[in-house]
Amino acid sequence: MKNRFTWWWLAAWWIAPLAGAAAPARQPNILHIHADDHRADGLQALGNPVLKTPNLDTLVERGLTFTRCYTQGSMVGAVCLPSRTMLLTGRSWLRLETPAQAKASGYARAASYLPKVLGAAGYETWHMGKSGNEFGPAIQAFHTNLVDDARGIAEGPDSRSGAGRRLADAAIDFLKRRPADRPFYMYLAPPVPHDPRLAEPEFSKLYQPERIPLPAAFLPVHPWDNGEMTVRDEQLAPWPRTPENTRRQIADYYACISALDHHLGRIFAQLKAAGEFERTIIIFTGDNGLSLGEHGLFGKQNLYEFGGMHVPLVLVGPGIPQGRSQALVYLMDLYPTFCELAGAAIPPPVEGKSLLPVIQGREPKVREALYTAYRDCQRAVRDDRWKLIRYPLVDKTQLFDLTADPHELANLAEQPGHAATLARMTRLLEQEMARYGDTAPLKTAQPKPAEWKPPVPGGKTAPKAKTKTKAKASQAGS
Ligand SMILES: [Ca+2]
Repeated sequence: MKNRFTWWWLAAWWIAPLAGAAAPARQPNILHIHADDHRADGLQALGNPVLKTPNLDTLVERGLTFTRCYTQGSMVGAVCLPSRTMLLTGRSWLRLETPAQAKASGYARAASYLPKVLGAAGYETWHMGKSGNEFGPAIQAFHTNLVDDARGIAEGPDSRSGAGRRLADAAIDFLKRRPADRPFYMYLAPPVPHDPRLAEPEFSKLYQPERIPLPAAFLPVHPWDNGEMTVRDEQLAPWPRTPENTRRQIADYYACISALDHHLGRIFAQLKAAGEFERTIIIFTGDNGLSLGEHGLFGKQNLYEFGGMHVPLVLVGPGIPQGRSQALVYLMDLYPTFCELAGAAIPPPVEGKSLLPVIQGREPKVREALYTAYRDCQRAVRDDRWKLIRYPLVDKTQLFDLTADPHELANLAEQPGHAATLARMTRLLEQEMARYGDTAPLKTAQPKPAEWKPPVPGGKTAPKAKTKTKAKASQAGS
């Protein structure tokens, strides 16, 4: 475990505002940028030389990057939904309430929703993002809740092309008008770079598809049925996947990221103009990852490292050291981290772990292993070196040595000499599942055939038309 920190404490007032402690003399502002489907490698400064992200790169250069941050799991194709709910409630994916359950309980847990807790600690809470795929009761707990997405505002061929600009305009307006006597928690949730990927033309011009490198793990088709082969996101590319289509989609994705980066730069400039930049902790992250041709996949309904659950996480601001951490962390760890930054007590239902011990250099990690899950068809666990992915429905297992094979190209599960590691990682997976109350079986009495053939357009195996309700949820994006 390496944590290379260059310590620069800007103010003694900030040190160690532990849970339950009195609020610091001056609480920092918290600007929390939560992008939609933003991959963990979606910044130039995080090892992607093709991408142009000058503003986000400054965060990496000044702040602390967690290179192993994940959303924990999803019971639906819209991975976004449980991800954002875990973030705002601090609870594991298997212990979340639906809005209907929250209402039926008389909103018994409402006092523990993140905006409520930060509001009670003296923060002005402000949110802007897309409608849907959020946990409504927690979103409604913000002092200000603005909606902006492709369906909300008619503009051009698809209003997502201007989403970053509108978001920045509203955020800048808030920064100019906000109450000056208290800190703010701003939860910015742009609906990009989620598809449809329509950036403003000046950003699309930055990327020529023929110059985009293919992913290291590019495959025309996933080698077996992972349980979610024709979900909405997987239908965004033809089968078999082609290098040309893959490069085109990556170019469009990058253009949306550069557009977002540009508009975030405008917000950072306003923070500086208002004299608040040095008082503000900026967090950049996203709700879930995305495959873009790796392993024959295009969605976030998988557990590969360059896939569905791995997200970027960068923190910068007063009291945050510069460097990189390889600690295994969940997005829901941000909840208690924000509480401690704000000097607020962490409510009992919260299962995330504060990252402050890592940020302050007191501990190198907050957990030994990290588990991820998708519906009943995929389970995974990783430690500092090894990664196990289990597909119970088709009785398939993958074992990867992430140190030697970060792109998960060589499956060692059935290779000689790895039986002990396979057994150890299987036990580890069982332990982590038990920790979070995950009772899904890792073995099936009668597994389905693993072989999978791409659907023939218009043929018997073509994806079935969705029901109206499912289609609506699907189109809402995730
Ligand atoms: Ca998403």
